[in-house]
Amino acid sequence: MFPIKKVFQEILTNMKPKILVTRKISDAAEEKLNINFEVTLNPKDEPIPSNELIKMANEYDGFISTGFDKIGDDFFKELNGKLKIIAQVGVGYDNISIKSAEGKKIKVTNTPNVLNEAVAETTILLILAASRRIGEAYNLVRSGNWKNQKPDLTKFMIGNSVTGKTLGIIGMGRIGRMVAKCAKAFGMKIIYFNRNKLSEDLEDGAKYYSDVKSMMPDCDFVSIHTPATAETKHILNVDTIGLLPKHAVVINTSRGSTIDDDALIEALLNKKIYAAGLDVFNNEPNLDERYMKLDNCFVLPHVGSATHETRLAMSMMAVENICKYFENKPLISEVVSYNS
Ligand code: 8YV
Repeated sequence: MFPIKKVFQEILTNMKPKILVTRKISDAAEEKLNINFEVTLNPKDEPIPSNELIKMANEYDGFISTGFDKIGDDFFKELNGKLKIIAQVGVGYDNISIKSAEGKKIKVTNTPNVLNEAVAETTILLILAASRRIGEAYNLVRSGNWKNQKPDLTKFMIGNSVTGKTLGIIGMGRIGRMVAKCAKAFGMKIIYFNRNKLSEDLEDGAKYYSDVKSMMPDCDFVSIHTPATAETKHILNVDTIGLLPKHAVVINTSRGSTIDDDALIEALLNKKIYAAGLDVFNNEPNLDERYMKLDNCFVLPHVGSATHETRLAMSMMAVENICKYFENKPLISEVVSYNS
Protein backbone atom coordinates (compact mmCIF):
# COMPACT_ATOMS: atom_id res chain seq x y z
CA MET A 1 0.00 0.00 0.00
CA PHE A 2 1.15 3.54 -0.75
CA PRO A 3 2.54 5.04 2.47
CA ILE A 4 0.35 8.13 2.22
CA LYS A 5 0.81 9.09 5.89
CA LYS A 6 4.57 9.09 5.46
CA VAL A 7 4.32 11.24 2.34
CA PHE A 8 2.18 13.80 4.16
CA GLN A 9 4.59 13.79 7.06
CA GLU A 10 7.46 14.45 4.69
CA ILE A 11 5.57 17.31 3.03
CA LEU A 12 4.85 18.83 6.43
CA THR A 13 8.50 18.42 7.48
CA ASN A 14 9.60 20.11 4.29
CA MET A 15 7.31 23.02 5.06
CA LYS A 16 8.80 23.63 8.49
CA PRO A 17 11.21 26.57 8.59
CA LYS A 18 14.83 25.42 8.65
CA ILE A 19 16.91 26.63 11.59
CA LEU A 20 20.66 26.33 12.08
CA VAL A 21 21.93 26.42 15.66
CA THR A 22 25.57 27.39 15.20
CA ARG A 23 26.82 26.09 18.60
CA LYS A 24 25.55 23.75 21.33
CA ILE A 25 22.87 25.48 23.39
CA SER A 26 20.92 24.21 26.43
CA ASP A 27 19.15 20.86 25.88
CA ALA A 28 15.69 22.19 26.78
CA ALA A 29 16.02 24.99 24.23
CA GLU A 30 17.08 22.54 21.52
CA GLU A 31 14.11 20.30 22.37
CA LYS A 32 11.67 23.19 22.12
CA LEU A 33 13.11 24.21 18.78
CA ASN A 34 12.78 20.66 17.44
CA ILE A 35 9.00 20.71 17.94
CA ASN A 36 8.24 23.36 15.36
CA PHE A 37 11.23 23.55 13.08
CA GLU A 38 13.54 21.48 10.95
CA VAL A 39 16.63 21.97 13.02
CA THR A 40 20.34 21.47 12.39
CA LEU A 41 22.08 21.29 15.76
CA ASN A 42 25.77 21.32 16.58
CA PRO A 43 25.89 18.68 19.37
CA LYS A 44 29.70 18.45 19.31
CA ASP A 45 29.92 22.24 19.51
CA GLU A 46 32.42 22.39 16.63
CA PRO A 47 33.04 26.01 15.60
CA ILE A 48 31.74 26.63 12.08
CA PRO A 49 34.37 28.60 10.11
CA SER A 50 33.10 31.95 8.75
CA ASN A 51 33.36 30.87 5.10
CA GLU A 52 31.28 27.74 5.85
CA LEU A 53 28.68 29.82 7.69
CA ILE A 54 28.35 32.10 4.68
CA LYS A 55 27.82 29.06 2.42
CA MET A 56 25.21 27.59 4.79
CA ALA A 57 23.26 30.84 5.20
CA ASN A 58 21.22 30.39 2.03
CA GLU A 59 19.88 27.00 3.14
CA TYR A 60 18.22 28.26 6.35
CA ASP A 61 15.27 30.46 7.31
CA GLY A 62 16.78 31.27 10.70
CA PHE A 63 20.05 31.09 12.63
CA ILE A 64 20.61 30.81 16.35
CA SER A 65 24.03 32.39 16.71
CA THR A 66 26.53 33.10 19.48
CA GLY A 67 29.14 35.78 20.02
CA PHE A 68 31.73 33.37 18.61
CA ASP A 69 30.24 33.54 15.08
CA LYS A 70 31.52 36.25 12.76
CA ILE A 71 28.44 37.57 10.98
CA GLY A 72 29.90 40.67 9.36
CA ASP A 73 29.26 42.58 6.12
CA ASP A 74 30.71 39.75 3.97
CA PHE A 75 28.17 37.31 5.35
CA PHE A 76 25.20 39.42 4.27
CA LYS A 77 26.56 40.17 0.76
CA GLU A 78 26.06 36.54 -0.30
CA LEU A 79 22.45 36.10 0.82
CA ASN A 80 19.60 35.14 -1.55
CA GLY A 81 16.63 36.12 0.67
CA LYS A 82 15.97 32.81 2.45
CA LEU A 83 17.48 33.79 5.82
CA LYS A 84 15.01 35.93 7.75
CA ILE A 85 16.14 36.01 11.37
CA ILE A 86 19.33 35.71 13.42
CA ALA A 87 18.63 35.10 17.10
CA GLN A 88 21.82 35.65 19.06
CA VAL A 89 22.40 33.86 22.37
CA GLY A 90 24.02 36.83 24.12
CA VAL A 91 23.21 40.39 25.03
CA GLY A 92 26.17 41.69 23.01
CA TYR A 93 25.95 41.54 19.24
CA ASP A 94 29.14 43.25 18.11
CA ASN A 95 29.90 40.12 16.03
CA ILE A 96 26.92 40.91 13.78
CA SER A 97 26.74 43.74 11.27
CA ILE A 98 23.32 45.14 12.19
CA LYS A 99 23.33 47.69 9.37
CA SER A 100 23.92 44.96 6.76
CA ALA A 101 21.21 42.81 8.35
CA GLU A 102 18.78 45.72 8.14
CA GLY A 103 19.83 46.31 4.51
CA LYS A 104 18.74 42.72 3.75
CA LYS A 105 15.60 43.01 5.95
CA ILE A 106 16.87 40.29 8.29
CA LYS A 107 15.73 40.56 11.89
CA VAL A 108 18.35 40.29 14.64
CA THR A 109 17.50 39.57 18.28
CA ASN A 110 19.62 39.30 21.44
CA THR A 111 19.09 38.14 25.05
CA PRO A 112 18.96 41.16 27.37
CA ASN A 113 17.96 41.11 31.06
CA VAL A 114 18.24 37.37 31.70
CA LEU A 115 21.99 37.68 32.32
CA ASN A 116 22.03 40.85 34.44
CA GLU A 117 22.43 38.98 37.72
CA ALA A 118 25.11 36.58 36.47
CA VAL A 119 27.24 39.37 35.00
CA ALA A 120 26.78 41.45 38.16
CA GLU A 121 27.92 38.46 40.24
CA THR A 122 31.04 38.16 38.08
CA THR A 123 31.69 41.89 38.42
CA ILE A 124 31.50 41.73 42.22
CA LEU A 125 33.72 38.65 42.14
CA LEU A 126 36.33 40.63 40.15
CA ILE A 127 36.05 43.66 42.44
CA LEU A 128 36.74 41.46 45.47
CA ALA A 129 39.39 39.31 43.81
CA ALA A 130 41.39 42.22 42.42
CA SER A 131 41.27 44.36 45.55
CA ARG A 132 41.95 41.47 47.97
CA ARG A 133 44.76 39.92 45.86
CA ILE A 134 42.89 36.64 45.46
CA GLY A 135 44.86 35.56 42.37
CA GLU A 136 48.16 35.78 44.24
CA ALA A 137 46.69 34.13 47.36
CA TYR A 138 45.16 31.27 45.37
CA ASN A 139 48.36 30.64 43.41
CA LEU A 140 50.38 30.60 46.64
CA VAL A 141 48.27 27.83 48.18
CA ARG A 142 48.08 25.80 44.96
CA SER A 143 51.84 26.00 44.42
CA GLY A 144 52.50 24.53 47.89
CA ASN A 145 54.54 27.62 48.86
CA TRP A 146 52.27 28.90 51.64
CA LYS A 147 54.31 26.98 54.24
CA ASN A 148 57.42 28.90 53.17
CA GLN A 149 55.85 32.30 53.88
CA LYS A 150 56.35 34.40 56.99
CA PRO A 151 52.87 35.13 58.42
CA ASP A 152 53.52 38.86 58.59
CA LEU A 153 50.60 40.82 60.01
CA THR A 154 51.20 43.96 57.99
CA LYS A 155 52.48 42.55 54.71
CA PHE A 156 51.19 39.03 54.03
CA MET A 157 48.55 39.22 51.28
CA ILE A 158 47.31 42.58 52.48
CA GLY A 159 44.89 44.12 50.01
CA ASN A 160 42.46 47.02 49.93
CA SER A 161 38.98 47.00 51.48
CA VAL A 162 35.93 47.27 49.27
CA THR A 163 33.42 48.35 51.91
CA GLY A 164 32.46 52.01 51.74
CA LYS A 165 34.52 52.73 48.60
CA THR A 166 33.33 54.58 45.49
CA LEU A 167 32.45 52.58 42.40
CA GLY A 168 32.40 54.44 39.06
CA ILE A 169 30.21 52.69 36.51
CA ILE A 170 30.77 53.39 32.82
CA GLY A 171 27.48 52.50 31.11
CA MET A 172 24.51 52.53 33.47
CA GLY A 173 22.25 50.20 31.49
CA ARG A 174 20.53 47.10 32.80
CA ILE A 175 23.77 45.35 33.82
CA GLY A 176 25.39 48.51 35.19
CA ARG A 177 22.36 49.13 37.39
CA MET A 178 22.37 45.54 38.67
CA VAL A 179 26.06 45.92 39.56
CA ALA A 180 25.22 49.15 41.43
CA LYS A 181 22.51 47.34 43.36
CA CYS A 182 24.86 44.52 44.41
CA ALA A 183 27.75 46.90 45.22
CA LYS A 184 25.51 48.80 47.63
CA ALA A 185 25.44 45.67 49.81
CA PHE A 186 29.12 46.52 50.51
CA GLY A 187 28.21 50.08 51.35
CA MET A 188 29.75 51.27 48.08
CA LYS A 189 28.95 54.76 46.85
CA ILE A 190 27.86 54.72 43.19
CA ILE A 191 28.85 57.29 40.59
CA TYR A 192 28.33 56.83 36.84
CA PHE A 193 29.03 58.02 33.35
CA ASN A 194 26.43 57.30 30.67
CA ARG A 195 25.46 58.81 27.31
CA ASN A 196 22.38 60.24 29.00
CA LYS A 197 21.54 61.03 32.59
CA LEU A 198 19.05 58.52 33.98
CA SER A 199 15.74 59.33 35.67
CA GLU A 200 16.04 59.70 39.44
CA ASP A 201 14.20 56.45 39.81
CA LEU A 202 16.78 54.51 37.79
CA GLU A 203 19.72 56.43 39.24
CA ASP A 204 18.68 55.29 42.70
CA GLY A 205 21.06 57.71 44.43
CA ALA A 206 23.98 57.40 41.99
CA LYS A 207 25.78 60.60 40.97
CA TYR A 208 25.95 61.39 37.24
CA TYR A 209 29.02 62.64 35.35
CA SER A 210 28.41 63.90 31.84
CA ASP A 211 31.94 63.08 30.70
CA VAL A 212 34.05 60.11 31.57
CA LYS A 213 37.22 62.08 32.31
CA SER A 214 35.68 64.10 35.11
CA MET A 215 34.56 60.88 36.86
CA MET A 216 37.98 59.20 36.85
CA PRO A 217 39.64 61.03 39.79
CA ASP A 218 36.67 60.14 42.03
CA CYS A 219 36.79 56.37 41.40
CA ASP A 220 38.22 53.86 43.85
CA PHE A 221 36.90 51.24 41.42
CA VAL A 222 35.82 51.76 37.82
CA SER A 223 33.76 49.11 36.03
CA ILE A 224 32.76 49.04 32.35
CA HIS A 225 29.25 47.98 31.29
CA THR A 226 28.83 49.41 27.80
CA PRO A 227 28.29 47.62 24.50
CA ALA A 228 31.26 47.49 22.10
CA THR A 229 30.74 50.40 19.69
CA ALA A 230 32.96 52.93 17.92
CA GLU A 231 32.02 55.34 20.71
CA THR A 232 33.17 53.04 23.53
CA LYS A 233 36.36 51.76 21.85
CA HIS A 234 39.31 52.42 24.22
CA ILE A 235 37.12 54.41 26.59
CA LEU A 236 39.80 53.47 29.09
CA ASN A 237 42.97 54.75 27.45
CA VAL A 238 46.19 56.46 28.47
CA ASP A 239 44.34 59.72 29.24
CA THR A 240 41.41 58.32 31.22
CA ILE A 241 43.54 55.76 33.09
CA GLY A 242 46.02 58.56 33.83
CA LEU A 243 43.30 60.40 35.75
CA LEU A 244 42.56 57.51 38.13
CA PRO A 245 43.92 57.62 41.69
CA LYS A 246 46.91 55.39 42.47
CA HIS A 247 44.74 53.02 44.53
CA ALA A 248 42.12 52.58 41.77
CA VAL A 249 41.00 49.17 40.48
CA VAL A 250 39.80 48.67 36.87
CA ILE A 251 37.08 46.05 36.22
CA ASN A 252 35.83 44.87 32.82
CA THR A 253 33.03 42.39 32.11
CA SER A 254 31.81 44.11 28.91
CA ARG A 255 34.07 43.77 25.88
CA GLY A 256 37.85 43.89 25.50
CA SER A 257 37.66 46.68 22.93
CA THR A 258 36.67 49.21 25.62
CA ILE A 259 40.24 49.10 26.98
CA ASP A 260 43.52 50.15 25.37
CA ASP A 261 45.70 47.22 26.50
CA ASP A 262 49.00 49.11 26.23
CA ALA A 263 47.69 51.86 28.50
CA LEU A 264 46.25 49.50 31.13
CA ILE A 265 49.25 47.17 31.17
CA GLU A 266 51.66 50.10 31.52
CA ALA A 267 49.60 51.51 34.42
CA LEU A 268 49.49 48.10 36.18
CA LEU A 269 53.17 47.40 35.58
CA ASN A 270 54.31 50.77 36.92
CA LYS A 271 51.79 50.73 39.80
CA LYS A 272 50.05 53.87 38.51
CA ILE A 273 46.84 52.07 39.57
CA TYR A 274 46.41 49.33 42.15
CA ALA A 275 44.92 46.40 40.22
CA ALA A 276 42.56 45.16 37.52
CA GLY A 277 39.96 42.39 37.30
CA LEU A 278 39.20 41.38 33.72
CA ASP A 279 36.77 38.85 32.24
CA VAL A 280 36.98 40.09 28.63
CA PHE A 281 39.88 40.90 26.31
CA ASN A 282 40.82 42.14 22.91
CA ASN A 283 41.35 39.22 20.52
CA GLU A 284 39.90 36.53 22.82
CA PRO A 285 41.03 33.90 23.63
CA ASN A 286 44.48 35.10 22.52
CA LEU A 287 44.71 37.87 25.09
CA ASP A 288 47.80 40.03 25.40
CA GLU A 289 50.17 37.70 27.27
CA ARG A 290 51.50 40.52 29.44
CA TYR A 291 48.24 40.35 31.44
CA MET A 292 49.05 36.82 32.56
CA LYS A 293 52.36 37.88 34.10
CA LEU A 294 50.96 40.71 36.22
CA ASP A 295 50.38 39.86 39.90
CA ASN A 296 47.97 42.77 40.20
CA CYS A 297 45.71 41.59 37.37
CA PHE A 298 43.03 38.97 38.11
CA VAL A 299 41.90 37.35 34.84
CA LEU A 300 38.93 35.18 33.86
CA PRO A 301 38.11 33.51 30.51
CA HIS A 302 34.91 35.44 29.58
CA VAL A 303 32.58 33.67 32.00
CA GLY A 304 30.35 36.63 32.90
CA SER A 305 27.08 34.85 32.06
CA ALA A 306 28.33 31.29 32.63
CA THR A 307 25.78 29.78 35.02
CA HIS A 308 23.45 26.87 34.22
CA GLU A 309 20.42 29.02 34.97
CA THR A 310 21.53 31.96 32.87
CA ARG A 311 22.70 30.01 29.83
CA LEU A 312 19.37 28.13 29.87
CA ALA A 313 17.44 31.41 30.04
CA MET A 314 19.55 32.90 27.24
CA SER A 315 19.08 29.83 25.00
CA MET A 316 15.34 29.79 25.70
CA MET A 317 15.01 33.47 24.88
CA ALA A 318 16.74 32.99 21.52
CA VAL A 319 14.36 30.10 20.73
CA GLU A 320 11.37 32.21 21.82
CA ASN A 321 12.43 34.94 19.41
CA ILE A 322 12.61 32.41 16.57
CA CYS A 323 9.15 31.05 17.48
CA LYS A 324 7.62 34.54 17.66
CA TYR A 325 9.03 35.46 14.27
CA PHE A 326 7.54 32.44 12.50
CA GLU A 327 4.21 32.90 14.35
CA ASN A 328 4.13 36.48 13.03
CA LYS A 329 4.12 37.81 16.58
CA PRO A 330 6.19 40.72 17.96
CA LEU A 331 9.78 39.74 18.78
CA ILE A 332 10.83 39.78 22.43
CA SER A 333 14.10 41.60 21.95
CA GLU A 334 14.77 42.97 18.48
CA VAL A 335 18.07 44.72 17.92
CA VAL A 336 18.12 47.83 15.74
CA SER A 337 21.08 49.94 14.62
CA TYR A 338 21.73 53.10 16.62
CA ASN A 339 20.88 55.51 13.80
CA SER A 340 17.68 53.89 12.62
C1 8YV B 1 28.09 35.18 25.95
C2 8YV B 1 28.29 37.68 26.35
O1 8YV B 1 28.56 34.08 26.62
O2 8YV B 1 25.95 37.97 26.34
C3 8YV B 1 27.05 38.38 25.98
O3 8YV B 1 27.16 39.42 25.31
O4 8YV B 1 29.35 38.19 26.24
C4 8YV B 1 28.26 36.31 26.92
O5 8YV B 1 27.24 36.25 27.86
C5 8YV B 1 28.83 35.20 24.65
O6 8YV B 1 28.61 36.36 23.91
C6 8YV B 1 28.41 34.00 23.78
O7 8YV B 1 27.33 34.30 22.93
